Amino acid sequence: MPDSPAPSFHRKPLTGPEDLALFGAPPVFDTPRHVNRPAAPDRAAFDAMMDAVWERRWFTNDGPLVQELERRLSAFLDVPHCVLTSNATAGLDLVMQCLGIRGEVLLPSYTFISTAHLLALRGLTPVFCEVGTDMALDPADAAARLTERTGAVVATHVWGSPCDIDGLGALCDAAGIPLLFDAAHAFGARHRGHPLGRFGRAEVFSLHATKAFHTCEGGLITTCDAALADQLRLARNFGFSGSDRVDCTGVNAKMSELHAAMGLANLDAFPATRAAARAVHAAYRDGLAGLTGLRLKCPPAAEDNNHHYVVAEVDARAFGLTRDRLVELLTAEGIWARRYFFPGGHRSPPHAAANPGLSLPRTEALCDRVMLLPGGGAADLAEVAEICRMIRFVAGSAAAIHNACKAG
Ligand code: T4K
Repeated sequence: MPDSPAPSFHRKPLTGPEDLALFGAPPVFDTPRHVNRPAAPDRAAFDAMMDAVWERRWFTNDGPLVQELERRLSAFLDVPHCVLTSNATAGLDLVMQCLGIRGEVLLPSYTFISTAHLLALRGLTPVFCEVGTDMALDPADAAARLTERTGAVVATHVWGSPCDIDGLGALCDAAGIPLLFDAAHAFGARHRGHPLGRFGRAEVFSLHATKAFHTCEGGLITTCDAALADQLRLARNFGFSGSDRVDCTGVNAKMSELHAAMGLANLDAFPATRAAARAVHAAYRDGLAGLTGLRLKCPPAAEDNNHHYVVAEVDARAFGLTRDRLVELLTAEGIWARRYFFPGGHRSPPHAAANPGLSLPRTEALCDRVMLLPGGGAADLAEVAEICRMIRFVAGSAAAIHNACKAG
């Protein structure tokens, strides 16, 4: 089982605003409780792999642990080709290069900013699209923004659930353009009973420390296209096909043996980590049930989700406080809730300038309402219960808190 910290919090009385840390009371947690505390695998297994690395003196450049992790991930995700990279951003960039994508690329505005950045840096034009009710790229909105200049679609499997793979697939097939998936959040999630990894032309997972399965830093490109996989392997290593033969332009996007060892140790623990994350999500669902104005995102098909993210939407009018005020109150208590993906790609300064007047109301509503709570397999159930108690108290005292904030 993944480790979990001994519960350590102050179960303070909650009677009025004066009991809240924002108004000077001691916080519930002395040290921050983060969203997605990383899983930490069995240290002895990791150390044994490190001993072998030291013995071999082979630290990077397609080493045996990287090759073993690629083989094991292919089996785990049931996809023919796995290419590990230094991170997902570099991985998606390699895919763009190897597929020769040009022109405009459709993407959801409601996603991590890395995709818009890499498109812009590559001289491509990010075209920001709306979300559907699942918080993921809406195929109908994407269709409306598709032109003869569109070179690809990059859709995100946001918050550990598959996006509309079939709808987007139909759109891209009809247009004759590649469909790529940003699967950064979605390791271990499934579509129609099959693990994500084999859909579209390629999928790119982030293996950053905060992800459901991680290598501290890292990325994973999965594809059923053997020729693309070969090109990606060249391009992640400066284009070298031999010790002094360069076949194509490339960069350094390689994964080291140390990162691969972390991945191998974490992969063994992944089923337990996912089960623990599911229990954490269920505890939030029970603990926050029936609250007016705060809705927990629950995957429609629980089996298909990795349960890594605890995502809540706050309707300020019904809840009595804004999402930002709730985040502020929780942070003061040591509960570091986060408002991903604020303010949305199309409203982020570097990209807003290129999209003056672009209005994406559904995306903007999400950016103003969504917050993440500390979740994932490394969260502690007793602490989750305490976090829920705090949120319920805040909800029940919203008017008094609102007045106390105005007075202060
Ligand atoms: N696409 C999507 C949809 C993504 O979400 C991401 C990355 C990407 C693409 C790109 O993947 P990579 O190129 O990174 O592989 C973090 C991560 O840096 C980023 O990888 C991730 N998404 C993004 C959603 O979150 P920040 O700026 O929010 O990170 P930070 O440092 O605030 O960490 C998040 C939380 O985790 C905090 O509450 C602190 C806690 N934490 C963090 C680290 C690193 C820990 O408890 N331990 C740790 O070791 O971007």
